[in-house]
Amino acid sequence: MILSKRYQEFQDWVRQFARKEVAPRAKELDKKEEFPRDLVKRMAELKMLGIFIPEEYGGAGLDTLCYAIAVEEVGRVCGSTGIFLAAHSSLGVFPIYHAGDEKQKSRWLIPLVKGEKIGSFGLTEPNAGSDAAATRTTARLEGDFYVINGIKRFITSGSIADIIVFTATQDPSKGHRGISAFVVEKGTRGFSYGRNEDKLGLRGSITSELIFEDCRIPKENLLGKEGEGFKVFMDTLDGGRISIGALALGIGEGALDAIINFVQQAQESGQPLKKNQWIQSMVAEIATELESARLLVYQAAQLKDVGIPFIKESAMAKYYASKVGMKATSIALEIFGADGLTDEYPVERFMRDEKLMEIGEGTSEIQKIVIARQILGK
Ligand code: COS
Repeated sequence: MILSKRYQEFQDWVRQFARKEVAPRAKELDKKEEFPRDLVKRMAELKMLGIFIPEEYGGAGLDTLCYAIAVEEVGRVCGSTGIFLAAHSSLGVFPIYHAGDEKQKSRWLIPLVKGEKIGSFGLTEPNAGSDAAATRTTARLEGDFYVINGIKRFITSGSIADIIVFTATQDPSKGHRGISAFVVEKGTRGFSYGRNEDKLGLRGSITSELIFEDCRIPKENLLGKEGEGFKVFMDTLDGGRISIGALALGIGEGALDAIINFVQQAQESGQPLKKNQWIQSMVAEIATELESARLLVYQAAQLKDVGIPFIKESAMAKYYASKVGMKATSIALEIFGADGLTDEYPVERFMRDEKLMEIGEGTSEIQKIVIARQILGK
């Protein structure tokens, strides 16, 4: 896709940052399951933690397309750093920008955008994953406080987050209309972190349990209105899926970059591997499908930027980019052969990281439900 000069310049800039500063850390972050605090600080300095947030709140004042390009380029070299950027921005920052009042924005949004605080999003529970309306975490109003009880699972950046937006129900019999959105801050009594997951991929990103035991949060921590939390979270996920699509695309492109490098140099029967017709066919297929995924991701971003509904398009972007990204990483492993299974090359990491793109922020099956409902009605 041809980007206008403004976006091309942004893409060049963020690509330079990713290649120079993120790529050299990627293998080590994965190996040591190390969260990249130094890179978070650096991204904050570069105003990358609030790319689409207006300057008045400390953001870069750019748009969703720039944000998608940034996640794509970071993901192209390091999935773990990419998922931090996506989760912090789309899931930590966005719901406060979208549903918070001015007081809440100055209290939470500005420090998140400046990188002084880390944000996170608590929706999933042990028994409420794809069926997000099945939330069992409860909120009971007692005077000026909500008393929260429940457990959240698989929360990106959970145990390192300072500000967490989460859902709880005030009346399970009301289904999604009983759910409200709240904010809890690190250190609140009754709020603690459970275990960090030992994951297949994105191992430099933290995924944790959040535990609420008679946790009292002030009434002012309600985000939006009572009973409207499900909608806040669905709107958040609609945008989040653009960034996961971008990340899935970036990881797939990372695999294609590795293939191109490898087949230029590797030899087969005295010939460069790139002369092999099967290799050529695979490279052509992957490159075409990744380009199509890029069109879907950028289209969803542009629709969001101009205020046109994009629910279907963001679900399509995530569904398709993670599917072709997974194909690209699998073919990369086939082309590399036994070399690809070792940590000498990044392709096994890309494949492990990409698998999570088909699951997080709504599985591929959920994306198909979202797309079908937009086309056929519920
Ligand atoms: N965007 C905005 N609003 C949405 C929406 C979307 N994508 N999907 C549903 N809504 C709204 C509906 O418009 C409806 O609002 P009203 O009550 O005003 O009519 C409300 O939410 C309930 O919609 P619905 O009845 O369709 O919800 P369901 O319980 O059937 O669930 C799915 C819908 C399955 C799509 C939802 O539960 C979902 O997205 N699940 C996946 C959750 C997920 O991605 N988890 C990943 C972990 S979080 S990182």
